[in-house]
Amino acid sequence: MADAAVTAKGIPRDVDKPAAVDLLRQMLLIRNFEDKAAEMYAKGKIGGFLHLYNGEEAVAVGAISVLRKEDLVVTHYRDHGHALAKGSDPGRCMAELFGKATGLCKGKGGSMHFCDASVGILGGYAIVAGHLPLATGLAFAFQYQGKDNVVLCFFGDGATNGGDFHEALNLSSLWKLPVVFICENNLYGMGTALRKASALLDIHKKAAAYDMPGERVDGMDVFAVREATARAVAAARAGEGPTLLEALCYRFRGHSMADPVLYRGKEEEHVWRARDPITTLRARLEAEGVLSTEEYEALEREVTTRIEEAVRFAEGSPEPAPEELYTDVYARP
Ligand SMILES: Cc1ncc(C[n+]2csc(CCOP(=O)(O)OP(=O)(O)O)c2C)c(N)n1
Repeated sequence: MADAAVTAKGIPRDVDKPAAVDLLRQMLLIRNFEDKAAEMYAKGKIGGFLHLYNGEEAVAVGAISVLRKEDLVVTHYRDHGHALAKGSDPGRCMAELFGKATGLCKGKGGSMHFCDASVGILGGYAIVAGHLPLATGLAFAFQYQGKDNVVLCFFGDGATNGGDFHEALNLSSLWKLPVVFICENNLYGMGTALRKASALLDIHKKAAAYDMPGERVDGMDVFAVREATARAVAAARAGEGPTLLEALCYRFRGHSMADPVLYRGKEEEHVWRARDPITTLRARLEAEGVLSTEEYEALEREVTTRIEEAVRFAEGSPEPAPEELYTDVYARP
């Protein structure tokens, strides 16, 4: 982040105090949601796969904080954080994990397929890199309709070796589409280290092949992500085309709940945990006098209560009716 954009207190000039605290609130909400989901999975209340977002909260929250309501987000299967940051209701998110009729997708999508058109989350997708062409198509629709809205597309480092990644970047650059590609580089694709899967480790440099700007940003710093995304979004709105952002981050848990994490060392985890995006933002706000310890504790209580309510809502909700099996399978054109 350029020094000129930072106040003496270390909080960017365009972020006022309530907005800074709100970024922390959202990150705490996501962390709490994920921890509670892990607990519910262990109790057998959630079935199927569960990919958690712990450690990566600054990416979703920082990037989505610069969007308008009408802008769209398309993401991969690690999607709870993006949905919550875009404004999905935690209760409906939890109900989706529980497979209940009140869930975002009436309980039919589960963890990997959150979709909430009411807030502009047009899907979590399970096929690695498969959603990048969808984001490109949605950006084309905005351009075709003459709207100045943008699409943010999130994916992992593993996706950047898939053919869909290259096709989407090529076409969106050629047609100057309003899409921002955000790679959450957490150094691993499932259990495979990036260095074993990608010839180029500097993922943002893959943008050069398609003549688009590419930038690496500290994905553990919510302000850094926010600032870089704001620039990319402004360029996209102005008709200048796409950007590839690479947010360097780390997932604190395994790839999914089924992963015993045997492929990486504890020392590496300790180094990244010391950079926890929530504790570092809290420390930063406290040091700047923006947040007191009491205020932080109140924030934690508020978020915990909200997640407890979300679980109560999910538990108390009905199962989908058997006849629902055939609804929403096909859409009318
Ligand atoms: C086309 C395709 N190939 C393989 C898989 C199996 N798979 C699921 S997740 C994953 C790893 C992807 O890693 P990355 O894109 O870095 O995302 P992360 O899980 O690190 O967030 C793989 C290989 C898949 N879902 N789709």
